[in-house]
Amino acid sequence: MNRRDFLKLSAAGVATLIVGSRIPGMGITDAFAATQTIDITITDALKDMVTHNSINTAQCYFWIYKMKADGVDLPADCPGPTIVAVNGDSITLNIKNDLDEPHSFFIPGMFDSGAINPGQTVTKTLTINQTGAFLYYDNLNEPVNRVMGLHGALVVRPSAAVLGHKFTPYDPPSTHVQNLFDDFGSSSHWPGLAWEEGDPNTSTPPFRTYVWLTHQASPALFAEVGNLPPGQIYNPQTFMNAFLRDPFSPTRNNRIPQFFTINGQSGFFSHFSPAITPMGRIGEPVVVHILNAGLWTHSMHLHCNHFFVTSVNGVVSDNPIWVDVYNVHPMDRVDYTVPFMRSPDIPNRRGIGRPDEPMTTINGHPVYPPIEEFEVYMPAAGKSIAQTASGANVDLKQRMSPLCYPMHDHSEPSQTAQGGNYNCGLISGMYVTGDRNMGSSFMNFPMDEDFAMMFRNIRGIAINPAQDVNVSDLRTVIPAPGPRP
Ligand SMILES: [Cu+2]
Repeated sequence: MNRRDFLKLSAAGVATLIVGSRIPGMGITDAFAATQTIDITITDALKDMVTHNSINTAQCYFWIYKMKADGVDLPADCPGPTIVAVNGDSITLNIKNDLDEPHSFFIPGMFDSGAINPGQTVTKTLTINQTGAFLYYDNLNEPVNRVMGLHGALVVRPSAAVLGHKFTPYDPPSTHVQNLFDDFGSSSHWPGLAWEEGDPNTSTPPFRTYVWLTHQASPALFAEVGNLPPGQIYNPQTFMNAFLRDPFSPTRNNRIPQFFTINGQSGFFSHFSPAITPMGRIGEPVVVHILNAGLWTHSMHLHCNHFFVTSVNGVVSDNPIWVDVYNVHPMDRVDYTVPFMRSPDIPNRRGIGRPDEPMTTINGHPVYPPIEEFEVYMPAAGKSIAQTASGANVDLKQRMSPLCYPMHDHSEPSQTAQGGNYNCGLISGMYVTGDRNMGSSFMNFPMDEDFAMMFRNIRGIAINPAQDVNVSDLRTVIPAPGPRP
């Protein structure tokens, strides 16, 4: 690398930056606020990509947007912080280019810094004029600068709901999307909370919103770009050919992506990130904004719930289809509204989404919640033990239920990177922590410690401090396997 003092990152997780102060939190305790300025530095970083296995450890070189909110440093990562704002907000951006070729900060239809030369700073006001979710990115030398890491998410909420109606993520919503959000929390088939409603008894924030910003990282190709002499521009066609069409290599001696990421994380670490995997009780709908900053098509498939596709590329759906998988092409912006209904495979005499006429088990209680499965483990207790770096034993048993339902990519090459490696693949999930009909305790299904850890992270709650496990400890839990056959 020709740059000597780049940042060293260790996948801390994407920070949330809230413009102004009118928004309740997104359920994340470590959000930052900016009321006057956002200082953005375009710079580079070397990031430790996280996986379980030592054989997969890799550092990847990125170009990143590093930000300060009213002078306070935000944790740096690729992608940049998720900026959350209300429609009509405006804020001053000071954008400095610390790299040695021109770069930009661009939001289609909303903001264009123009080319910022090396060492130059551009100051401009960002005025937010549309609702929904957007990519901010560097649109120069497309797609090289964006794919090298210069991208992030902007989420804009309406400043008010339509008169006489509940909030949706959009202004204006379509008739049917408005109907759906009006029905949440008030119709017999969507009992529970409206999207805009929180519930302190279940530790549930209002406006439950998640961002799945997808990307793909190629340490070999990104290093090549970083190693160019100052002033030289990497040819975009060469970049795309290497990224998309280098031949497969069992020794990974090629330039296709080795990591398929959501918000900069993959595998275990995207699955167990409280900012990525929605956790809630039945009847607490969430909105997931999916943005694809990379060059691969993803096809995000969710278990447990079908979801409503409520917006595609800025167009609010006239007829929000109800599906379990949907394509997300490069640069696509797709919103999944996940109702957090009971899993459709739960037997009910009146069918999916109908008022309950539950069936009973042979023990005579309703099939839901699945009480018997709460105490069944796979593998059985004591059958799979791993050790932490300090030598403590960790039992890897996992409850049959409640389980974290997976979200994985039906575009097969990218759920497992480089031919079979799930830990570098694109996965998330949804986790049901209880049932709204089961009393007021904030969580009434039993919970394994890894999920308890997520709850602690997202809501600042210690479930069982003795059992709380730190993500960085878990990194060393699973020993590297032997050589592959
Ligand atoms: Cu599946």
